[in-house]
This record gives sequence, C-alpha cells and structure tokens, in this order.
Amino acid sequence: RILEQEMHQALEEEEFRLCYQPMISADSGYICCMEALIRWDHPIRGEISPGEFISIAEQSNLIVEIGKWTLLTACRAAADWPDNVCVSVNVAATHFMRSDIVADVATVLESTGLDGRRLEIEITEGLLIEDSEDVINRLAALKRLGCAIVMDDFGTGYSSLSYLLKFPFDRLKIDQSFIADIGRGASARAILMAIASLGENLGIKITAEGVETREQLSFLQDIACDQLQGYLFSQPVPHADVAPMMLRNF
Ligand code: G
Ligand code: G
Ligand code: MN
Ligand code: NA
Repeated sequence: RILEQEMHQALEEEEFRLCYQPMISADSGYICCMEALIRWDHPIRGEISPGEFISIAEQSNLIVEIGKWTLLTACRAAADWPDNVCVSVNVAATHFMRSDIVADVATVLESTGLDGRRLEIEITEGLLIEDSEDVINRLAALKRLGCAIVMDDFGTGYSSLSYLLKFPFDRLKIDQSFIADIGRGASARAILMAIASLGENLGIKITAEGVETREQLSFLQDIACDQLQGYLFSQPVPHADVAPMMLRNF
C-alpha cells in the first residue's frame, strides 16, 4: 500500500516525472497539444502509475502539492516548444476545490513566462457536481488567463448534457471506451456522430482519445472530429523525446 509519507518524500527527492502524449490536429496531421501525464519512479517498487497513487494523494493536501508541481513542470517544458503547440494538464477535482487554482495557474504562468493560451486544463465530471456557481467563477477566471477548459473522459459518469450549457468548455475529450467500440457495432458510432455534431453546433472542439486502429481513425475523420490522440500516433513519451517529435506529420 502506498503511503502519504512516501509521496511527500517523492516530491522532495524528485521521483515524479512527466510523460507527454501528443494530440494531433485532424486537419493538418501536426501536433497541436501535448498532454502531460505523471509517472512515479519509486526507488524500490519501480514505476507506479497515476491510477495507483492519485486517488491516495486526493485523500490529503498532497494532491495540491503534486498538482502544482505538475503545472509548473508542464508549463516550463511547453515554454521551450514551438508556440503553436499547447500543453494540457489533468487537474484533479480535489485540487481544484481545495486550492486557489486560479492563483496556482497564474503563478506558474508568470514564473515560466508561458502564454496562458498555451495551457489547457483537463477536468473530469466529478468536479461539476460540486457547488456550481463557485466552479463556474473559477473556470471563468482561468479562461481570462487564456487557458482552455477541457472536459476529460466525456460520456462516462453522469455526463449530463446540461453541463455543456452551464460550464464554459472549449473542448470535450470523448472517453476512449467509445473509440474502442467503433468497430463493435453501430451504437458507439451513432453516439460519436451525435457528439461530433453537438460539438459543431455548440462551437466546442472534440478530441477523440485512445485511437488505436486505422479503422477508428477513418471513422473519426468521416465525422470531422477535430483532434486525435492514441497509440496509433504515439504512446506517452519521456520529456527528452518530445522535441524530435514536434515537427512530425502524422
Ligand atoms: O497515463 P495513465 O494512463 O497511466 O493515466 C491514468 C490516469 O491518471 C488517467 O485518468 C489520467 O488522467 C490520470 N493522470 C495522469 N497524469 C495525471 C496528473 O498529472 N494529475 C492528475 N490529477 N491525474 C493524472
Ligand atoms: O483519463 P485520461 O484521458 O487523462 O487518461 C489518459 C490515459 O490513457 C493515459 O494514461 C494514457 O496512457 C492512456 N492512453 C492513451 N492513449 C491510449 C490508447 O490509444 N489506448 C489505451 N488503451 N490507452 C491510452
Ligand atoms: Mn486527460
Ligand atoms: Na480521458
């Protein structure tokens, strides 16, 4: 079992690192954004995935410390990339609510010099069931800093369509389970088509995540999905591998 104490130490000893996975513009085939994904190189247990430790970090203020570290590290990296490439960071609902997230982001933008328009904040639906007026105000303040607001794992959880009216999303990332089902019957394809046209009519960009096959890619191109992410293009890669990937056309 992972202990809180070990995570404090991991922050101090710099055992966390970020990997980056590209999102590809469906129109151009070029990278438009890199998603930062945290990894923990534990000195004894080896690599531990965020699926194993984020939920534990969320039980205390550690999630805020880890979240600030992730924002800083991702923005510092992005400041060295071509300025048409954004970085997206997953922000836990618990970090968002327990910290002054707007101040956290503003501080990081200032210290790294990154233009706020190059930072995208990925949140999950869990956040949206919190007191909504407060959440809406914070999201609006993040947008004033230039940041795009992305709803991650769209279509899972409660996914009330009313969220789309209530919260100012710039982008929806369709959960990878829908992409995996593209070849498995007409229902997933019908849902994806509906989400794509919803996005088009609401002026919200759509990203498909978990794209693994040519067949999935071809369907997503047919429905004019805006951005694509998945193993078909690239796995998450270490920081050192990002620069050589930047100019690639996928
Ligand atoms: O990269 P991987 O598939 O192992 O990620 C597993 C889960 O952990 C995903 O849901 C992803 O959103 C989440 N995750 C990855 N990196 C971060 C991070 O830096 N902060 C938070 N809060 N979640 C992350
Ligand atoms: O919840 P979130 O979307 O942030 O999670 C991203 C996770 O999905 C990352 O841990 C990443 O490793 C994983 N992932 C990214 N692309 C693919 C893919 O094509 N297939 C599968 N199975 N997982 C993927
Ligand atoms: Mn994500
Ligand atoms: Na996701």
